[in-house]
Amino acid sequence: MSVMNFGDRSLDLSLPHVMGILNVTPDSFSDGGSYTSLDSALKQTEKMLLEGASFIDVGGESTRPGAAVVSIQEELDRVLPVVEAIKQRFDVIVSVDTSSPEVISAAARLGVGLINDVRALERPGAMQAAAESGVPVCLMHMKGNPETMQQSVQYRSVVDEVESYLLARVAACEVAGIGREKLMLDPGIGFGKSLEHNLTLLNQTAGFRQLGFPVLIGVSRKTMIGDILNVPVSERLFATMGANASAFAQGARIFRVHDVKPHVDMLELMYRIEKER
Ligand code: 7PJ
Repeated sequence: MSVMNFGDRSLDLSLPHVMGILNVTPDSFSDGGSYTSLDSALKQTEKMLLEGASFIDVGGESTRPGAAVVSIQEELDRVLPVVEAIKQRFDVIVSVDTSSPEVISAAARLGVGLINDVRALERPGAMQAAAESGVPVCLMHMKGNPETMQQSVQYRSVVDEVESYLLARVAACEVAGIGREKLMLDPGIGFGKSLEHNLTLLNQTAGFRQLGFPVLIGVSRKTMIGDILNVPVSERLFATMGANASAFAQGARIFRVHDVKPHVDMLELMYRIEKER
């Protein structure tokens, strides 16, 4: 059993876990603006919980390619009321998808169980805020920034670069006082990567897992699927599940998705079959 603590909850990470996406951005690409009001955010949270999500990932900054930059105040205003309302009503691990030290500190005070940072605590002050909060962190790899990251991406070896970047961030976390037991890693599918880079990273998930940290994968409805199948965001569920099934078979255990129920069912079967080995 490999247990990881997330504040007042702990999870057995030998089992698969689903992280349900709750966007509170007006411009999020796949469910843009649907959950901006508190009431619909809570309804969506309850639905994802009943469907078996272990985490609810609340994000107030759209990081899709080309997205507009959000002010700190705007992000605080979007995220904190939702986090607070979820914590009051539901017994679930709330994760907050943020890079801002102000949001990290305030969300920690509200009892979030995970900081999910697509910038791996690189923003000035973020590392210190996370260390002081004591909250576990998901470190994700991104090349460039959301405004420019898809313009032209080149790697000598994408796998080596992603792995050494994340290990360097792990080392920086340890120096700041965030122990290894508080970290999970994510290769950052779609963040400054071509289709080939994304496929290579997904193909090499088993090696990535060998770094010794829990692996989170976020591939739900992403552009790489559209690139392969030429289908709109609304028709990417089956392919998302294929990518996540492959990642599970290679040792990933946390899956950040829009569609909770299909993944909970798929992962339950994958797990039960794997356990028989
Ligand atoms: C990811 C994320 C991801 C983690 C987003 C989208 C873009 N956090 N936040 N991993 N993606 N950890 O959902 O398409 O892949 S926002």
